[in-house]
Amino acid sequence: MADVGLDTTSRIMQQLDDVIKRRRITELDALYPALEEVIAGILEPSAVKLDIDRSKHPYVIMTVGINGAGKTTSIGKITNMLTSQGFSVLLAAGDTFRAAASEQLQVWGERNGVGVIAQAPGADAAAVTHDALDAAISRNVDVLIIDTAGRQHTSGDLMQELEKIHRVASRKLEGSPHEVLLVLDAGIGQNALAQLEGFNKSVGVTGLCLTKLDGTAKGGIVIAIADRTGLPIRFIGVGEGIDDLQEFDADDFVKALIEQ
Ligand SMILES: Nc1nc2c(ncn2[C@@H]2O[C@H](COP(=O)(O)OP(=O)(O)O)[C@@H](O)[C@H]2O)c(=O)[nH]1
Ligand SMILES: [Mg+2]
Repeated sequence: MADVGLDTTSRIMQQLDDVIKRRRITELDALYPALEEVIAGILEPSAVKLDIDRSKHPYVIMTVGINGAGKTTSIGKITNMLTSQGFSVLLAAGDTFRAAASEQLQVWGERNGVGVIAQAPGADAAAVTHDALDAAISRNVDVLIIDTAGRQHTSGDLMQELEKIHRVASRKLEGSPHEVLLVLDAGIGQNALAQLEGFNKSVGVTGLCLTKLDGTAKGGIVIAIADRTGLPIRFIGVGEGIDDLQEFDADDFVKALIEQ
């Protein structure tokens, strides 16, 4: 019911079966904790928090993902989390495709009291990235977060644009972007895995932000993603507000899922 998918469900059932036999579980009451334990075991390797390396200055986070996944909103929430931890943050409006996209990021910038580097709509996103890195270096900020466009991940031009942004960043600041954060709408279920593959191939995803885990009973995709990719799940989005972001915790997540 949680849309875990066939492969991962089979793995969970098999491991649960082993536990049942090993511990000679006969009571239903003992089964649920065993199930939680099995699922937590799958999630644990992916419960790796984003650790901002202060020796990398600025620490550059590039967000990617399809339109509507929640990139811009998540950037707003992550900025809030980072500034409250004492990091200075600068944002780059790399979604130059629509004017509204840049305006939306500006609103999040104002809400957080941080700067936003933007150019006119239709500008080259890589040029915005270049400007933003210059600004981040000269203003000596701790973290630069780059927003990007998200038209269909199947269209080659988006991937080319993202690759270019990635290239420009690494040329400007060696080793950057330090984090390529793929933002995925958890509500889309198994399709998330296909999206991940596309972005990973182009820009090498290093971490995940899984959004909209509030409105959905399908959080099982999180288990499938952990099982299939082992990628770090940095954050989960649980609403549209600035505080509706959590660092991913395997045990908490399993409890919330099972108790639904
Ligand atoms: N319920 C809920 N809505 C979210 C969450 N994250 C983003 N959204 C909403 O999803 C929509 C698209 O978000 P946006 O950040 O513009 O996506 P982008 O196109 O990837 O930049 C907006 O209406 C957001 O408020 C979340 O965690 N929960
Ligand atoms: Mg956006």
